[in-house]
Order: sequence, then C-alpha cells, then structure tokens
Amino acid sequence: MALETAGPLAGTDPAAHGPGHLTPGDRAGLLRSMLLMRSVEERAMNLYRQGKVPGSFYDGFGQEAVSVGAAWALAATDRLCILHRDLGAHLVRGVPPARILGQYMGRDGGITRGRDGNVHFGDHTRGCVGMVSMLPDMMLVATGMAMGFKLRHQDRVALTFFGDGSTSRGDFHEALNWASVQRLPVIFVLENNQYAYSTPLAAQFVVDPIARADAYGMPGVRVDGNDAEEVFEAVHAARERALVGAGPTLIEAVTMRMHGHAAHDDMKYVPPAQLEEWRAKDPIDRQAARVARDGVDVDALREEVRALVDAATQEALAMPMPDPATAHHGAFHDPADGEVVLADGGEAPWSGFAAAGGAG
Ligand SMILES: Cc1ncc(C[n+]2csc(CCOP(=O)(O)OP(=O)(O)O)c2C)c(N)n1
Repeated sequence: MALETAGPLAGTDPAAHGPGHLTPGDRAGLLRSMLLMRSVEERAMNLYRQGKVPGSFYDGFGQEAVSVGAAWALAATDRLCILHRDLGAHLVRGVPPARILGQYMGRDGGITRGRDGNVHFGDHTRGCVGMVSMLPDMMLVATGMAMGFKLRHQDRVALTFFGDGSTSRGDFHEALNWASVQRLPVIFVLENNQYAYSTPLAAQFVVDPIARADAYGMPGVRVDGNDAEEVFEAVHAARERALVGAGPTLIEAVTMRMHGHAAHDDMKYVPPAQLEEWRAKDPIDRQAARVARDGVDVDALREEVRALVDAATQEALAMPMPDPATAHHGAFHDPADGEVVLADGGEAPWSGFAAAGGAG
C-alpha cells in the first residue's frame, strides 16, 4: 500500500471510514508515525552517546501509541501541549525529523535554533506548544487555550499530555476543576507509564486518577495506551464531545516506560519481569500485525522510515551551531510578526480525520 494514503486527503471521505473510524490508510499511517518516532529517538540516543547531544536525552520508547494515536484525532486548527515522551505528536503534525534531531544537538536548524536543549520545543506554526519543565503546568496552558477558543466561539480543541507523577500536583486539580466548571473544549491525556522517575504508582496515589474525573464531573476513560487505535478512538470521542460544548474529558492511557527516566538512568528500580511483561505488548508490533493483515508491506515501510531518518541525521549533522550574536533573537514576541499562521495553509500530514467529520 502506498504511503501517500496517510496524507492529508486520506481521511477526507467520510464514506471511507468504517465503524471504527479509521481507514486502512490511517492505520498504516499510525504505524509509520510510530516507527518514525522510535527510529528518530534511537538515532538521537546514539548521537547522545557520541557526545553530540548536550545534557541528557529523554525518550518515549514503548509509549509511541499514545502521542501518535492522540494527535491523529485532531484537526489542523487544534492545539497540543506535547511533553517529553510524546515525540510522535510532533511528527504527526509534520515537524521534519531533521529539525528535531537538530534540536537535540542544539543546532541552528533545530526548532528553538539552539536556544533550548532537547524536549522543550514546539513548532507553533503546526499547532504544537513547547513545554515548560515544571510539571504539569501545561495542563493549565491547555485549559487557558481552550478558554480562549470558547470565548471566541471557535470550533477548536486543546489537548495536553501529562504523566502519572503530575497527578500529585495542585495544577492537575486546578486544571480539571476550571475546565469542568467552564465546560471547556480540552482533552487531558494522562500517560500512565507506571513510574514517575523512580516512584512507582503505589507510592504516587491511592485512588487511581481516572476515578478523580468523576469528582470533577467529567468522563474518565481508561484505554490501553499500547494500542494506537484505541487511543485514537478515545480522543476522537472526547473531541466530538468538546466541540458540542459538553466540556473536557480525562483519558488515562495505560502504558509502560520501557527505558530509564532519561539516558543517565539505569532504572535498576524496575523489576525485569515487569519490563518483559510489557515488551510482549509492544505498540509497534501490535499495529504492524494489524497493518500486515490489511496487505501492507511492513518491511518496506520500516526500510522507508530507516532511510528517511538516515537522511535526516545527515541533514541535522550538517546544520551549523547558532551564532552567539543572535542569542537574544526571539526572546520576546514581536508584534510585527503578526498572528501565527499555520504552516502550509493549515495542512499537515495526518489523516485529516477530524476535518472529515466536519468539525475541524
Ligand atoms: C514540578 C516538578 N517537579 C519535578 C520535576 C522533575 N521531573 C521531571 S520529569 C519527572 C518525572 C515525571 O513523572 P511523570 O509525570 O509520571 O511523567 P513520565 O516522566 O513518567 O513520563 C520529574 C520528577 C519537574 N519537571 N517539575
């Protein structure tokens, strides 16, 4: 099957969608985005080990289905707060892998042009809001954006990812409460990957966060976070709900952090049996099996992604370091820049699914 089926027009014919909403092209596109995420992150880890990535390196190995499945359900005009395990969302929005690798290496061609290292970035021309380090402040940012959409009577939603560790902070409760009181079009995607750095769930909370959704008067939906299609369906339903003014949804995607917190963490605190159990539920293997049944040549897809990341790596390595004389450029918004306009007239290389529903 041709990869173009994952392009912007693939989902624009509502008749092409089955009861599960996704076309075969979408399903292959989900796999391709997950492969791309894993491949870019594996390459970045190699670059880190070669001393080319300053600081540490954070990845989402094993969690690819969450960011890819969620981002796939959004329209071009929606906004996302993307965190440190969610590279797939940047890729679904069409951020070129070379710019991401350049970002990790602090190059001038990276998203922040060398102003910030690794995961604190977002290409706002593609609706991606760069994260700040303090967790989970982005829940409040997403809530604020949703408030703006509501006040302007716009048919748009905001989505934010956050981790299980974030649920112990006050911002989590403030965001859920305000979003619910105001019936805001915001989707909260909790990425429950079993650990917050070295803290296991049992030491994090007594009541599962999904039960707290009830306390704030919004639906709480738990999904298999290693199943991109299940994540997609949950976010799609939450988006439909948000657009009719019914308010926010809390989605808990249950998954596993298969690597350490960052490259410097050997995660000795994780029992090997737990890792083995989750390795058997790898989200990419699962989607690959499905897509192969649809008749897609998965090996060719893997090869295409590998070649793309090879080329992106060379492109990123050729990027110069930023000129120190420009360090202050872009520190403040310049009104002369005008309003942010979506790249490519608002198109991005995802399914276009949300537009197909007429809600985008
Ligand atoms: C308020 C705050 N405290 C501590 C940190 C340092 N820190 C960064 S990531 C992290 C773990 C977060 O765990 P979780 O929210 O479960 O997300 P995960 O890393 O597992 O995806 C910590 C403690 C931070 N960034 N912000």
